[in-house]
Amino acid sequence: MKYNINNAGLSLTVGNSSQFPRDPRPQIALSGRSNVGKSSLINTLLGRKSLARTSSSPGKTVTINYYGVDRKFFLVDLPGYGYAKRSKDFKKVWSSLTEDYFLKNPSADAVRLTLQLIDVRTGPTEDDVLMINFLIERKIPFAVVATKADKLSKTALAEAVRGIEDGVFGGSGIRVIPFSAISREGKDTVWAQIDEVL
Ligand SMILES: Nc1nc2c(ncn2[C@@H]2O[C@H](COP(=O)(O)OP(=O)(O)O)[C@@H](O)[C@H]2O)c(=O)[nH]1
Ligand SMILES: [Mg+2]
Repeated sequence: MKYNINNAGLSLTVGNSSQFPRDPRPQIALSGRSNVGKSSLINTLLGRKSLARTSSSPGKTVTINYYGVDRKFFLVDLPGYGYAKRSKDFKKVWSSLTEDYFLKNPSADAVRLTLQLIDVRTGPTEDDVLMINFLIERKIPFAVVATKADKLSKTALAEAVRGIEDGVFGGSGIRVIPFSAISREGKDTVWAQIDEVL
């Protein structure tokens, strides 16, 4: 698919499960805990400074934001998780809006890929593991992006990425893409993953 990333913007904000659009255009969802770098990833992919809002006060987003790219597909910023009280109960940890996005969305078939973000310095949190298990159980295609790669040295980064690949996904062959919104490392690889499903 050919598209112009300079023609991108916030198309729609959904705060309630009844508002999911019926729209056949592909969606790429971004999942991860608050502050992991979802908004920064969107800005980096689209080459914009502040298209998606980044904030240092985490846990505020309780909406799903659809960023349209060239009227051809959407990057979908899901609510951040991980600041609610720790719980094994999916609904208490995640916004039910996130669950509904995957399970009760009239356009669920259009969700081609979920980019699951993990902070490379901390590795997956318990909540990240719950989210990943949800994606696996529901057979939702996903790719793992390890954010804030600029915060580690080259050696430490390689070690951390391998640690996530082996520790969480041991034997499954799932690859982790190191990414930095500052150096833009990983940008092309993430776009390649997206292009593969468009
Ligand atoms: N050093 C560094 N900081 C980042 C990176 N990505 C995001 N941040 C910072 O982390 C904070 C949270 O980022 P944001 O994109 O708002 O996270 P979100 O809550 O997942 O949308 C902000 O202060 C960003 O500037 C990165 O790749 N490297
Ligand atoms: Mg954000």
